[in-house]
Amino acid sequence: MRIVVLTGGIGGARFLTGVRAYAREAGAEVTAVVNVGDDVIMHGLKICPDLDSVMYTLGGGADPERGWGRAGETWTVKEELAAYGAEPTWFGLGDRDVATHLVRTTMLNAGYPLSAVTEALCARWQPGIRLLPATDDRLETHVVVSDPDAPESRRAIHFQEWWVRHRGTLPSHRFVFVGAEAAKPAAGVRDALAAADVVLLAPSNPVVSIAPILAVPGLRDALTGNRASVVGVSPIIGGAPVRGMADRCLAVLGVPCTAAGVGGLYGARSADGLLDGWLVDTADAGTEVPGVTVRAVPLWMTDEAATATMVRSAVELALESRGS
Ligand code: FO1
Repeated sequence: MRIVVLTGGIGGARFLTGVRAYAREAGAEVTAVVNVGDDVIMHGLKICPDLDSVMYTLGGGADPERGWGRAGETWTVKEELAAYGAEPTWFGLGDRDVATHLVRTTMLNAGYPLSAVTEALCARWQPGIRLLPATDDRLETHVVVSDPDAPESRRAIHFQEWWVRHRGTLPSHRFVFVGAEAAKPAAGVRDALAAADVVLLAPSNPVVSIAPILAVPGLRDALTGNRASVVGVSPIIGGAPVRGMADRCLAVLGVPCTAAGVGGLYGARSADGLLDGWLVDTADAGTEVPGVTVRAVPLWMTDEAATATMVRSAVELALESRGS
């Protein structure tokens, strides 16, 4: 069996540990298509937070508390940059982490596409599944915000500035995926989707992790046009995000922060949406999404075994949903 997972963020990285455990048991092959909308250039270095969260988490090198960056991190580079007054001081690059960004930036400057760079970095981390950026092209999530003292004002800021510097608190109007129209799926993405038996949407932020992936022209069609069943896993349990700030992001879109709200946002495949199945937590049993088979199972990713069990449920739902 071939499984493709669309993923981003720290919740998405945790989910993949369960996918990998399930796949080892089931003899399945896994490809993760990872969000690049969070990517940013800071201090001349290309930072890919979601690719790195996945790579470090699966490679055993992630900081378990922060969820991003490296375990056992030190911050000398950050302090030295701050001593020069080099902005942005609100974004911290750890010393160990910097090595990843240096290798990536050097390879990109030498002309390698991000997908090839990711493969090279993964040679060290051995994540056990194939990691592909959604696109090799530039795609960045920006947020149109107002100055709190000038409600009529509008400016677009990079997602990282919105998220890390302002903690998503600025009056926010919309998300823009800069570069998306001209972006193409990265090398390998179309083929992975064409060969997939099951596609899973990780319990990632639907607005800033999954939507930028789907904004790559051709990728959404490759997803819905193939034979694979698509099952999403709700990132919302009992009306609150499992992790992160999905509530703030959903509010910008006017979508309720509920399992039904996010399921409805993705929509039924039969109604030009994505989903065949939608997995929600037992706290949300009874959730209905028109045209979609909804099933309730425990969704808290307390450890790898619990996460693998939930992945098994997602795969079973996928296989049943399209009668394969
Ligand atoms: N998150 C923070 O809250 N503060 C930071 O200074 C910060 C730095 C950072 C550096 C590299 C990296 O890969 C991730 C980093 N993150 C930081 C996490 C990141 O902003 C977000 O959690 C993700 O983009 C959301 O998926």
